[in-house]
Amino acid sequence: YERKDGRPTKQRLLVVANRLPVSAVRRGEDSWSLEISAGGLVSALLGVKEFEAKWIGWAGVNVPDEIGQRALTKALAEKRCIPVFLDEEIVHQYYNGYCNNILWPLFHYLGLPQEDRLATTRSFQSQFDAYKKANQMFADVVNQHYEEGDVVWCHDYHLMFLPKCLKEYNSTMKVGWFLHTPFPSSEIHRTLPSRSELLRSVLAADLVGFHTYDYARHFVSACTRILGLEGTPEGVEDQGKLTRVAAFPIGIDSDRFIRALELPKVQDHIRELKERFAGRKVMLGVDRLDMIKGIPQKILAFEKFLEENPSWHDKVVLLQIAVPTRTDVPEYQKLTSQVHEIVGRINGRFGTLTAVPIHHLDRSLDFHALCALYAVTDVALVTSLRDGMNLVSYEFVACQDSKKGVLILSEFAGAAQSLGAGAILVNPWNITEVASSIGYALNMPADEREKRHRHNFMHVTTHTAQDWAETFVSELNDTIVEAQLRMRQ
Ligand code: ADQ
Repeated sequence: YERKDGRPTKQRLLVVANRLPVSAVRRGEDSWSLEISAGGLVSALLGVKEFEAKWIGWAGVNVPDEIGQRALTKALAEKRCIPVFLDEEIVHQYYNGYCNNILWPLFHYLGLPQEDRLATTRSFQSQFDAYKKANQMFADVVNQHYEEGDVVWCHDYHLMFLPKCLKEYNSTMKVGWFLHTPFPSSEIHRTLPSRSELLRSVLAADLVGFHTYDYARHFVSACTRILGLEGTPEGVEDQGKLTRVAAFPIGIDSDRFIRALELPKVQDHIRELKERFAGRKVMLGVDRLDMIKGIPQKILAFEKFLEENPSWHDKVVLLQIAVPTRTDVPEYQKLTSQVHEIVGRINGRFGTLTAVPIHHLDRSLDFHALCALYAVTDVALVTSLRDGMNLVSYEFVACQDSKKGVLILSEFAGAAQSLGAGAILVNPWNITEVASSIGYALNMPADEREKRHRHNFMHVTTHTAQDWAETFVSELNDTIVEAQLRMRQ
């Protein structure tokens, strides 16, 4: 059976991302236990029946010996995963260094590392070399597993060098690249020493995707201003070769959340939470503990709200769930202490012998507990300083169909473009504005909550992760057909 356009029903899709969607734990010399992590991308691709997806990426563990590597490769094959083995030094330079210390902050408008510029410049070059080397290692593995007709979908800022490496292997390979973070203004991007090389590598792809139209526009501007290329409504043109650039806003598997709310286990959690916080409105923050998420700013805004509204002191609680990430990086350690210090101060200031205004947890919650928390929340606070999209805001909306709670959302999250009409949009840097939005949200009449929720719920349930993946891949196929037609003309 073939589709109308002549393609087979199941197209092979090689999804290449820095991390495989598994956690691998070594149990013996040649045995591993694996657990699939049901992140957004995994459920997006599982939901798409048209592709047969395979994953290529780093398993997140150092496996120096051949026996271990062989055993892990075999175990991963059962999960449709193919490992790229990176040694500790490469991980340090490429992942901790170039990806997390340089590209991540820069793409979120936090700039390049400031301290000791000379040292940074020196280590910058070795980190960039390691970045290119790591990308080449990913390309080698893709090339070994590639079959004619496969679509190769590269993900995120870790793999900006990959499209170029892949096309050097095989210029007819169908290559797409998608960025999960913002792409910053070209004025920010141009400070990056390797700005041109990275842009040119990405342009080797056939299709380049971003969450929002603004990010796509910033990318095209960077290509025109830095590389002197021509920007067109379709993308970027370089000597007759067009790289298509477009926005593909991601979504979530909303049904998975909605269905989970019916489970007895989740219902039990909901009951417990309602009892625990009876008589108080619940405000919720769920974030990875990262500077881009604006957690200190959020907590300070909550403090200001309490300061200005004594009548709410024993009637509201903020639950902040912050899963630690990149714990070996000093900036992240500093952020953790800073958040603990602020939370302690506010609880000391406004707490009583029986209740505190902020419950802060430094950990991840399992899926069912998270759904229950979303469901009992009156006001969700998403105050990212910058965020590619922000899926927490989507997940909250999906779980709110009975409560119709309010979403306070940063205007600097990609989600502001899609949920802006239903949410209260705020500038997270303006603590006074966020504090007054908290008051507005807590006092919002039911009919306004209903109207706002309806808008967002409609969006979240009709723009799913599956639609996102399907649209990207079919656009990639179309782009290639169009390019072939252009060549023939
Ligand atoms: P993240 O920065 O990780 O993703 P986000 O989109 O909010 O941000 O996704 C986080 C995911 O982790 C959500 O599914 C959430 O449920 C889960 N999570 C976060 N904290 C948790 C906790 N304490 N316990 C349990 N689960 C938790 C990057 C970009 C985003 C972009 C996504 C997808 O930074 O902007 O939306 O990729 O493209």
